[in-house]
Formats: sequence, structure tokens, C-alpha cells
Amino acid sequence: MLAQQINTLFQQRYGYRPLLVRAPGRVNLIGEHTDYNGGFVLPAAIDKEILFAVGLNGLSTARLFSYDMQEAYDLRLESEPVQPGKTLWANYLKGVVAQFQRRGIAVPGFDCVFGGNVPIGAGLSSSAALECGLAFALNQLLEANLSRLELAYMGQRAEHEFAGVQCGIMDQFASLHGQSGHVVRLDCRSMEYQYFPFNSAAYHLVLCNSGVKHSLASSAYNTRRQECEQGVAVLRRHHPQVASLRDATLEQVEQHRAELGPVVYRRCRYVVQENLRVEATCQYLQAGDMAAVGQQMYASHAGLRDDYEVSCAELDALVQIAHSQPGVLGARMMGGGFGGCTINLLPAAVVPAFIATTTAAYQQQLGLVLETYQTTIVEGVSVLPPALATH
Ligand code: GAF
Repeated sequence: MLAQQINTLFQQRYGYRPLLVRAPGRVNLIGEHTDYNGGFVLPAAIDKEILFAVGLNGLSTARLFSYDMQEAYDLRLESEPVQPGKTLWANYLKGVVAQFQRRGIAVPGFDCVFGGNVPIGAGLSSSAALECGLAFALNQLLEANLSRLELAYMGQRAEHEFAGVQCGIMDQFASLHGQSGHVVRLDCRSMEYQYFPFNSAAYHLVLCNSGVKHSLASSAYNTRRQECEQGVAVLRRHHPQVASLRDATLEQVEQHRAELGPVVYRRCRYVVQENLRVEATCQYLQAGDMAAVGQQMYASHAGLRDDYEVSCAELDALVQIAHSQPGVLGARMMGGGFGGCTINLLPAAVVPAFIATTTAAYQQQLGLVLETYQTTIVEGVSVLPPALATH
């Protein structure tokens, strides 16, 4: 068991018992690129997670060790402020340390060994898990009493400042606030949230990893954010109440189409429609109408592909392959886009046939090997009882 390996490795390297923390990745049923527009998302924490062993070492150095990369990184803590550097995985952790310092919480020397099974670059928020896991562990060890929401914001800021992605709050929120067997509808403006049961005995969420990682993804992500801001600037001139695209209506977007210009118009149209889809999906979930939930997912993908333009040929092919199978209820690209995974909603009984058919078709159409993940919806970040790590 990975927790045991991380725990053992920590004790071998540093010679004392650590605090053990697990931090999950996330899926998002629907509501993509809506978080930074003050809108709605519907994510869940999943059983792909990063495990951390962390302890205070009485030094003025953070000794970090990535189990997966088998690489160590020492961070000297006297020389504030902490700055990003060339070791990419360490930047996420350094970003978190910097957020504590920024809040006036001195971070003394600590040791951290971490490793996990959240595939990197697959759109499952491995980076948020990394940020949130360390933030949670330090919060415990330093007795800083920060709320989960504050920890989520710190993770987000770490991502902005140390990874250069102007991400929204969804991923960090989901990793920290996940509830077993539930998706969570988050209003990304008020930060009010509500859990909706997901009937995981009857329905499964299967992820299909396109295997594509676009190096331009983060710059394109930031560009989308800017385009949305341009849209808000135009709409606000006519409708002062539009503080973000969440406030805009489809009628307003249509009315100012010429002034928005073709690209920004399509970005705005997508975001406004996607917010409506999240609301509709929540109602269908409550009514138990999973076929209707699936239809919203297909519509979301079409918008992401045609209007928001964050899909790619491989993701489109995967959604098309899913759509052609009668048992599949819904499918769409998930996360920031330009690669990563699709999320597929299907009755449990259909899963084996779906995986076999999709894998064969992806190989045949694109010559690519498909990796699939059957996910379970789990609790958000938590402390792992030491007993669990010894099995
Ligand atoms: C990435 C970001 F990190 C999230 O904040 C969100 O915007 C998502 O892309 C798209 O919905 O995962």
C-alpha cells in the first residue's frame, strides 16, 4: 500500500514518525471554465490521490522528497520570500509555503515525502492535490487553524504565482471539500455549496485519458480568462450589473454580438450556457433523471469544442466514440482542456463493454493506447490514521 511506503520511506530518511495526509484529485460532472467567471461547477473528489508524510524537523530547511520522481529538493526557509525555481514539482509546494508566510505564519523547517496515483497532465488536478495536501498538513502541524476554504484559496494562489496558471477555485475546493458518494455544486462567487447524492451503485463515472498533453494548455487557459474579461468589459458598458459572465444573459450576449466580436462572443455564449447547464443538471440529478444529466454533458462538450475551443481531435474522438454506444448516457472533455481526460456517465452494467469498445475504437481511429480509470467519489483531504499506513 502506497501510504505504507510513503510512511516507511519518511521514517527511513528522517528517523521520526510523520503526520500522514491524503489529498484527492477531482472529476467535474459539468461546469467547465465557469469558476473564474463567478459561475457554477459540479465536481467531486475521487480515489486518485496523493499521500503525504510530513513532520516538523527543528531545522530551517524544508526537505522535500517526491516518491514518484525519486527526487529530493531542499528549500531554505530563512531567505524569505520563497521564489519559484526550475524544479517544477517543488514549485507547487514552495507556492504553498509562500502563502503561509504571506499570512504572517512563519513556516519552520519540515520534512515532506509525497507520492500518489493522480495521473499528471490528465486534467484530474494532480497539482491541486499537491497544493491542498501540503497546505492541510502544515495547517495541522503549525496549528494555524485555517479553514478548508482558506486552504483552498492558498492552493489557488500558489498555482497563480508559482505555476503561472490563472486557475479558478474549483480544483482546490473539490480536493478539500469532497464528500463520499456526492458531487458538490459550488457557487464560485458566494462560495456557497450544496452536496448532491450520486448513485454510484447504479451509475459509474469512467475517465478516458486521451494521453494528450499540450504544452500550450496553460497559456491558452490564461487567454480564455482574458477573453472572458474582455466580454465582461463590453457587456458592463451597457449593463452595469454584469460584474462577471455569471451575471450575463444569453439575450445580452446576442444583443452585443457585434461589439463583442466573433471570438469573445462565442466565449461568452459558452460560459452563459454552461452555467445554465449546471443548474439544469442539478435539477435532473435531484429527479434521478440520469439520461437528462448525460445530455447536458454532451451539450457541454459541444460548447467547449465549438465555442470555447479548448478541446482537441483526440478528446472529440473519445466523446464521439462514447456517443455512438447506446448504453452511454453522457460524455465530455473535462478540466482545462487541450488534452487530458473525458468523463463518461454510464450505467454500472455497461462499464466493461464500454471500456473494451472505446479502447479498441481509439486504437483503430487514432492509433493511440487508451488508459481508462473507474472512479469512486471519496472524501476530501484528510489525515490518515497511522494504523492505516502500517497495513
Ligand atoms: C482547470 C482549472 F484549474 C480550474 O480552475 C477550472 O477553471 C478548470 O480548468 C476548467 O473548468 O482545472
